[in-house]
This record gives sequence, structure tokens and C-alpha cells, in this order.
Amino acid sequence: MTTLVLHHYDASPYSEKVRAILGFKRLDWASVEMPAIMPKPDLTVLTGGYRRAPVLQIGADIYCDSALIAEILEEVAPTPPLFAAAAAAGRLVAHWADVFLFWKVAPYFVGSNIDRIPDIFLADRAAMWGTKPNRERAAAQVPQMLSQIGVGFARLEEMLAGGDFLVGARPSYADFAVYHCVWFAARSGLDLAPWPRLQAWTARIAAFGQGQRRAIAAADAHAMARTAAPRPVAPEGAGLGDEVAVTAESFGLEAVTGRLVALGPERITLAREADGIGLVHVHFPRLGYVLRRG
Ligand SMILES: N[C@@H](CCC(=O)N[C@@H](CS)C(=O)NCC(=O)O)C(=O)O
Repeated sequence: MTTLVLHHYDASPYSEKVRAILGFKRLDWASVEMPAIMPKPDLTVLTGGYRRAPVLQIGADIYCDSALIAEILEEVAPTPPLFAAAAAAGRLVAHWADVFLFWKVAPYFVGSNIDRIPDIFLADRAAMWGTKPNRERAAAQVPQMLSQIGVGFARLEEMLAGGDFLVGARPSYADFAVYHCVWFAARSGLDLAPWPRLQAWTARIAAFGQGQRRAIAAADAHAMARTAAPRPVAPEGAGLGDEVAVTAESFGLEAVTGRLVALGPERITLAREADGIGLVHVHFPRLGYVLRRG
């Protein structure tokens, strides 16, 4: 199998989701650490602008977003499966975690650790959201965030009354998508004791580990892209060959421009020339991304 390269940083929860999946699937992977704030030139030379963590690279293919990365890891390493049982329900639970639960935990983290968070980080995240840093407002929202997290965690606690994992009898994508939010909440200082089944489940998922990780330099990852050709993709969709732009729907809105090479119901693939590297394909999920033509 071609080397799996994860561009990520240790404190990144969405990256933790993917690291835990790599552990579940017992995969070997190469780790390129990116900064937690802009600029990220070693990453954006590959993506064409996309800044968020994590990004998976396989040769000259660049996969943006943890949800797409999970699907790709399932394709390259189908066993043990992430999407075997109740896959649609699992994907919906994962989406709830990504778009609701995470966005209660992240402000909880910022607000409850506000005295330890440097100005430069707050300024980066405010710019990413098009707002202004405000330490008082961040601290004041902690009780509201806690109330929302409490309702969500109580639901998860109920789901775990039925078995060791959230959807079905075995671990699935839903477990990993929820896990990174609970991991982040616990690292932010939240005591999980009120949700004992959730606490035990968190330890169960953590026990999968991260797989076999080896650090490589960004230059080595760039060399892998330079010496590889993008993998063939089915040329489906309207307007193939058009110059298009893809942006995230909600934040981290740097546009990636390129030539549309595939537009499926769930994925978008662009071809672009990366400076000093050559042709790469940059892939996005449809869910959560906007495609603009012309
Ligand atoms: N939907 C994206 C969200 C990724 C995301 O928001 N990642 C955070 C870090 S956990 C991020 O990139 N924050 C800004 C940054 O690190 O530059 C995914 O699932 O990968």
C-alpha cells in the first residue's frame, strides 16, 4: 500500500478522530505536523489553500476533511470495517457530532482555559470566523456550552446502555466521530464521572491507540507528491474540465481553485498544479463544502 501521510497536529480533535481510526485499523502512517494557526505553507502548497486539520495525503492525492478521510481509509484498508452495520445511522450520528457537539466543546475549551490561551491563537481563530477576539465573551459562554454538552452526553450515555459501542455491536465510524469530542472535553477539564458508560467507552476507544506512527519532514511528503501521479478517478459529473473553486461552508474559507475532474453525489475532485510539486488531485466531501463555477 502507498504510504499514508497525515498532516495534522497533536492538539487537533478532528485529527484525533483520524488517529484513532488509524489505530482501530492498525495502520502504519507517516506524520507531518502542521502549525495550529496560519500560515501553514507546507500544507497549503499541497491543498491550494485549505488550512484545516487533518489532511490525508496518498502520493499526489490530497484528501481534505476527516469525514472523507474516514471513507478513504475504509477503501484502502477495509478490515476491520468502519461502515459495516447501520452505516447510514452511524454517518448521521457522526454528522451530529461534527456540526453540533464539537461546536459546544470547542467554545467550552476556549472559555474554560481562557487564561492559558495566547493572544495569537485567539486572533487566528477570530480571523478564521470573521469576528474579533473577546476573552470576556469567551469565558462567559462556558455555562451555556456545559448545558448543551450535558444534554448531548446524556443521550450518548443512553445509547451506550444498549452495548459497548454507539451504533451496533462493533466499533463504527460513529464511535470515532463522537470520541474526538469527548476526548477534547476531557482534555479541556470536563470530568466525565457523571456519564460512567461514556467514560468507560472513551477508554475503550482510546485503547485502539494510533497505529504505527513515524514522523517525516514536510519536504519528504512533498517529494512523495512530486514523484507520484494522482490515482485514476471515475470522470462522473457535469462540467468536467471547468475551472472551479471549492470552499468550506462555514469557516476556514480559503478557496481552492482547480480543474474539475470528478463530481459525484458525495465527493468533489479538483486537479491543480502545486508550486514546485506538479499535478495533484485535491478531494473534498460534498457535505459541508461549496462548489463555485466560473
Ligand atoms: N470538517 C472538518 C473540520 C476540521 C477542523 O475544524 N479542524 C480544526 C482543528 S481540530 C481546524 O482546522 N482548526 C483551524 C486550524 O487548525 O487551522 C473535518 O472534519 O476535518
